[in-house]
Amino acid sequence: MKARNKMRQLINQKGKVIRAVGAHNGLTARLVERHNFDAVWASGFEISSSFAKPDANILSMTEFKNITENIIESTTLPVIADCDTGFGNVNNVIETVKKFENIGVSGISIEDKIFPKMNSFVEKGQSLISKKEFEDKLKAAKDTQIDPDLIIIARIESLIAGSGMDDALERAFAYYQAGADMILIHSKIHNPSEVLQFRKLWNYPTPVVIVPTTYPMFSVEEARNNDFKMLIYANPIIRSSVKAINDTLSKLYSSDSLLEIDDDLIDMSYMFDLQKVKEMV
Ligand code: SPV
Ligand code: MG
Repeated sequence: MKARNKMRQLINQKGKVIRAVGAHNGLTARLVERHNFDAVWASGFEISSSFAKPDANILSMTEFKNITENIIESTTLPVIADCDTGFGNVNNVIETVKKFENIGVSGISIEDKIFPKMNSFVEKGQSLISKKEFEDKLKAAKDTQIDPDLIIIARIESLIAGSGMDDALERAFAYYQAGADMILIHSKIHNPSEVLQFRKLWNYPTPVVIVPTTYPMFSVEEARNNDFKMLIYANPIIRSSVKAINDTLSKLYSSDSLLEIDDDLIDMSYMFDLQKVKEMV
């Protein structure tokens, strides 16, 4: 089954909570699939971090697209592209949807912050564009897509920018009317109360996505019971990698030989398997 059909099927499956994990290249996307998750989130934060850059539109749309292409060719899972604000205004959104649909993404997420954006957990730089301007971006995205199975996720940053719950709900309604396939409500507080409140007040059919980075205690069971459709585990891969790399490098530096870190390393045979060396002629 095509990844895009799979994504639609997962969304339509009653009681299913889709678990997506952030990846930043083909290798990490392949690992997400090996561990049986439902989808890959081509994370702006992970990809930017892997280039040692801030998650603030420092990398270009083309750089994100090229990485996302490598992610897609490395997994059969549906890939959701984190397209930030759509890399500019409505014209950039149109170009973004054309290009990312063409490389085979199953979903495109765009958020209602100003371009250039700043990662949601950084205090500064959290300004929103107007509701009307973002509605126009969503309408343009929906008009541009060719495959009806491609999903457009409207990400609301009202709670991140301090604009409040009423603003979040008003925007959600406007984005639903503009044709968004899913609503992502983002929150940066250290418990799930905001997203739970939003979910209770959201009475329209558009399914809701959350990113529980700052409220990691939020379980799949709670997501199911509260009718959230998708959990995005946005950055555990890059953060666990950095931790492992730091541990390895500091141990190696104070060691006399590679032997002292040997047990910490994955076997070369595992790496060859990940690279699919066996499939070579
Ligand atoms: C990302 O992974 O790039 C995200 C999630 O958009 S967050 O870092 O929470 O903004
Ligand atoms: Mg992002």
